[in-house]
Amino acid sequence: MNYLINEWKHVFKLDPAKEISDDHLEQLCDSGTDAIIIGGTDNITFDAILELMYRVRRYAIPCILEVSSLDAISPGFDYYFIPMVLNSKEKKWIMDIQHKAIKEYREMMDWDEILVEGYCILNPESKAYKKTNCILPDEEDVISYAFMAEHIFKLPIFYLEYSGTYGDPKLVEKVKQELNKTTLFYGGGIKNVEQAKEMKQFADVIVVGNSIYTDFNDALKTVEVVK
Ligand code: 1GP
Repeated sequence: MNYLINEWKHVFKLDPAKEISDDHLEQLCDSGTDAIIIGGTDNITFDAILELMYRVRRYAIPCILEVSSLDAISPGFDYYFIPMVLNSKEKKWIMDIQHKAIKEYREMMDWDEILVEGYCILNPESKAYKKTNCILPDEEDVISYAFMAEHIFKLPIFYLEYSGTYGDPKLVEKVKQELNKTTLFYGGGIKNVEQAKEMKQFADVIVVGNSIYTDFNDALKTVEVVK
């Protein structure tokens, strides 16, 4: 098991609101991927998160909760990823939720387990974009967000999020050129090995989510081509 996120190349993101069989879960966890992230936008419940965490815990793989709702934080994960949506129009999604979490949970948390992700959401049709009331940045904006993530906020992760659609590899390449210390995550629309390879040329870590539920066998193959 490798807990050093700056050495990761591939992760699967599971949605606790969706069903996955034991057989598929075993294949994902034994695939050689670096970690399993549990996270989603809608209908996330404490019970569903806990149940999925217990199932993933049978395997020797880091398990991460991407915190999308304060009501659904549960103990027992290796890391907690906290999104900070840099291109949201509302301060709520950039700072206030994190502030509230600190007020409530400061004493309980081990801060070495908590990593803030500077999110830049680029698919206006995605639920995450709509929910967090984003504004669509142009290329210069995105590059400046990446610069801010690394140099102003000193965030461990900058996450280019195209959730549900395949993004622009040229933009991912340009963003990567801005980042030295901050790890670049790319997620969105990766359904096959060609797309995985293309995005992995530039992103440090590729995130494969939805295709687990729609094209399982192809989703599984995205691991070996990037490792
Ligand atoms: C979603 O970035 C992840 O948060 C992965 O995106 O579901 O489109 O693979 P997809």
